[in-house]
Amino acid sequence: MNKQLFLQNLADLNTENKDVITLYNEISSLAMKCAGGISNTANKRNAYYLSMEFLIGRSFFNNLLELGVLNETKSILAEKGVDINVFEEIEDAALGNGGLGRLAACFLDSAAGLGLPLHGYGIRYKYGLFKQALENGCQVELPDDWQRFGDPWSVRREDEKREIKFADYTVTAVPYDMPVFGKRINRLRLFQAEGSEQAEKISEYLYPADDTEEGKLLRLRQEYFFSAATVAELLENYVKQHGRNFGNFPKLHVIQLNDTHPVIAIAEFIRLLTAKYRQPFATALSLARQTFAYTNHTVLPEALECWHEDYVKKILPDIADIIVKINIYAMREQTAAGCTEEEIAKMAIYKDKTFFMANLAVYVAKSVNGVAKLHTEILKNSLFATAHKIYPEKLQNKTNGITHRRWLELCNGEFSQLIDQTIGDGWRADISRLDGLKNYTAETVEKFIEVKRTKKQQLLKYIAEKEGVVVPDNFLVFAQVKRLHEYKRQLMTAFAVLDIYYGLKSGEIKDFYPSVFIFGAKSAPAYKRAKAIIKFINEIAAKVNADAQTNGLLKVVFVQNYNVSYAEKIVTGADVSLQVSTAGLEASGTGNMKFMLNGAVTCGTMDGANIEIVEFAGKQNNYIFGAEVDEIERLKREGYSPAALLNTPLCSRAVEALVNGEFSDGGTGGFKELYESLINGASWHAPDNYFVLYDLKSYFEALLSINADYKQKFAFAEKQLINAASAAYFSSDRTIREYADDIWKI
Ligand code: 26Q
Repeated sequence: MNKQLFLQNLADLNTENKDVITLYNEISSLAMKCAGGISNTANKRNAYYLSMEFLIGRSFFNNLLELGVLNETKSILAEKGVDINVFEEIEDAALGNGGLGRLAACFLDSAAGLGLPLHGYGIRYKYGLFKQALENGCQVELPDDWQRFGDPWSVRREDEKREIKFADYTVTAVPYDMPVFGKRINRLRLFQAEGSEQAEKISEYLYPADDTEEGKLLRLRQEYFFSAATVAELLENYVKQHGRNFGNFPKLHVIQLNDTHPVIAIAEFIRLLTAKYRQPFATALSLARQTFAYTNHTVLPEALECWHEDYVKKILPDIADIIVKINIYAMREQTAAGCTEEEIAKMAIYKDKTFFMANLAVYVAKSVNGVAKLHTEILKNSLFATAHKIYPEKLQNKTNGITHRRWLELCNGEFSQLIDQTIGDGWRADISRLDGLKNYTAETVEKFIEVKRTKKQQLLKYIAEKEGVVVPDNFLVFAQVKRLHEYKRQLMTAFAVLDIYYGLKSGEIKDFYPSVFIFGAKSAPAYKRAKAIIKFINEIAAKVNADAQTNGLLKVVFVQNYNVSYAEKIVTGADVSLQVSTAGLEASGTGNMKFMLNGAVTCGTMDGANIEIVEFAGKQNNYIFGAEVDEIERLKREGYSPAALLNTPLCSRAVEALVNGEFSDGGTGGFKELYESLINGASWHAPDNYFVLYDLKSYFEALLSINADYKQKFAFAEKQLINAASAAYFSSDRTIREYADDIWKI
């Protein structure tokens, strides 16, 4: 970065009579001009991260921070009478929907910060994840037209566009490059589909509805579109420099597949090597097996991608042939290794006219990783158990992490300064030094209490403005923010809150410390149950907040349009992080780490990275409850029926509230359907298949014990501070070093 040039130009910039969007574009473009180009990495080993999602959030503040000019920019603008916070009006680029996409963004940040050559490849969606509004307590989806602010951080690379062919039509993939700033400047390359109206559809929406054939084909086209554009580019560049001796390709490239969505890249890689570059199939397959690595992010059966062959044959016939052929090689190899028919069937890449993308990834990838210790164990023992037996060297763990630059330095300047004062600022460059904070003094704790209060005030002020719910800033703040899904059990929190409310009203709960429960979540547009849960929480919120008898003690707020920028506020202002998934189902969680880093205690189950969080911060400093994986497994094996639980006051009061007329689902039948799913199950699942009622009592008790403990302000703040001081391990700098050392060898 030419800092001098940037600051001089900024000082000379005429800001008068310019609107926020114009200023945003001018300052961003200036930073781009002064930042310098993408770091050169030709002839060195590089890693490529293929992902359907990059949830980067707002770039402006983060990029100025990474470029080391955020504070000066703030002062220079202030002198001109411009408050830098006006740029908060510029919204996020939400090119992702949840954990997997945000992880990709954190990884890019860390790699650049560590000076490692890692490049992101994905899709430049015209519309990102929908904007959520609540109407009458129900989710309404609005298009996210993020480009209306301009896109000053991207450079269109017309000269590097290429054609991507489907059986029925051809589209042009035009790259847009976004620099990722750090010790070096890496590249995030997002492809836009152009050429015709049909073509443009491919990069129009993130996760288009796939309940029709047309929708399914569109999703397949999206996956192939960016995977094929990436692979073609890497091979073409290689051939330009090294000719057609591909032996060195795997030495110079490693391609990390972010879940199954880009796994089709493997088949395209083989297709190009065989059809275009005239390599034998076996050679091409062998090169693929040295080049690709795969990360699994979920064990939920419905999220494991498989494609009926008809779809693939229809638009990508050559790819279908190649996957069939890979399957033959796999079966041959597995037979030679002595596998039984049953074992081979479990690892099938092609069976019953269906392509199993996770099995394709596991067979070809040289490395397969889970994203937290428990999750990797589940991959080894259940999901990929057979493959693990045959290919024991493939499976490994890489516990997720978050970038402490966005998730502490940027979103919590107050706490960052306190840390500087306490242990010096070395932690900013080397996060492992955060450990030093464990030697805190009473004075540090007092100062931390002040910081927490400030951040809480900021959060509650923002919520009052945005959501119209006023919460006094002495309240204890619980937060559950994440995608809405049954397995994440927002419904269980809703039930627990209702039980607290009833307990307060009846006088059964005494000496309750005033508390607020903050929810934030988007539901997939077609996910009816998740939408019913949103409505249910909002019904509870309306009732509880309006009850003068209790609303000095209990409030509930469901924030609209939860996204990266909202998260930056919530994780800093919260006291308690709710991470209550059914044990075994949350692969890792990364929100849990953001809260921890900002000094919130975790109230959670022994699931995903929660387990490692309490390993580092101490069980005594967190609130763990509920059934563990073994118990859930046993219940599933032996058969679990919630019938008996329904007679307990906690469960019956909460569950009955779904159907006794106390709350209205607006005539959709959604509450009755939720009720049925708990009591009787459905054609596709057993009653209460996420064990909401099973864990409700211990959850309720955990919440009350937190409430009681919070009255000891100092002791509680100590727990919070210890959590923050123990969070270094959960920096994505650590995760990326592990990927770089163990998988990428960069
Ligand atoms: C699958 C089939 C068809 C259409 C869509 C999908 C699909 C889309 C998105 C399947 C999965 C996803 C996203 C998964 C995800 O975000 N997983 C989260 O990944 C985080 C990063 O590793 C973990 O921390 C979370 O625990 C995990 O839920």
